[in-house]
Amino acid sequence: MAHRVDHEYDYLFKIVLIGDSGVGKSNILSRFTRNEFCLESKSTIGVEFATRTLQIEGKTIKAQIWDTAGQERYRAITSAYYRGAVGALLVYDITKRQTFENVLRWLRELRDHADSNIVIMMAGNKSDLNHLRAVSPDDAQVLAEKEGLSFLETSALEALNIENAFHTILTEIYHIISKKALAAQEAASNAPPIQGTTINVTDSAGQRRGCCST
Ligand SMILES: Nc1nc2c(ncn2[C@@H]2O[C@H](COP(=O)(O)OP(=O)(O)O)[C@@H](O)[C@H]2O)c(=O)[nH]1
Ligand SMILES: [Mg+2]
Repeated sequence: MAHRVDHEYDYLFKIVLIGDSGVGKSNILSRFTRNEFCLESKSTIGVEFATRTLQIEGKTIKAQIWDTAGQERYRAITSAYYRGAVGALLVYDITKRQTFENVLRWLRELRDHADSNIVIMMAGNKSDLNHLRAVSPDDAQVLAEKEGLSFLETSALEALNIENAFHTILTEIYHIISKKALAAQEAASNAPPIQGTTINVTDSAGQRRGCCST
């Protein structure tokens, strides 16, 4: 396979997919990155991550989205999975109450393993199965507000709100990162000039790597 160094983006953001097994994480990922959906569950077959590059407020953002490859069934997600993640899509299944109850467990897991500033979006997936609904949007909204999360109902099957969910997370991350960069710039311009000091405003989230600005 051709090996190409990819510097054609302004920012690289790692986003993790979490939530119980069977809620549709892998299909959300394939819908977003390849516009594909699979009705048969092949939950043990999974990619480590998939990427998609998109434009947010005039910047080229490369989203690197990590999938669990089924480890969540054994509660065996390693801390490496969360390392460097700046966003998380926490998915439950609107037809399975237990997967919604477990959102709190996933939030604890995020608090234990991920960066405290991680942007979290809760997604109630399978909204196409409204006749089987076991979680009301109101219940979910209450939880989201209490926990400070964004919330959307999605359908990987019908490609409903998948774009919106990722777009919302990525925009929020971009706003946080650009505010931080601005604050660092201001601090640098207010500080007395000290010769030979390098002020590094690069964020750990993977701001433009190894490429000069154009
Ligand atoms: N009706 C419906 N089924 C879905 C949707 N998303 C995923 N599924 C199905 O739910 C099952 C589990 O999906 P999968 O992506 O493997 O879930 P994961 O274990 O969280 O990765 C599969 O049979 C999918 O076809 C959806 O939005 N609507
Ligand atoms: Mg999966």
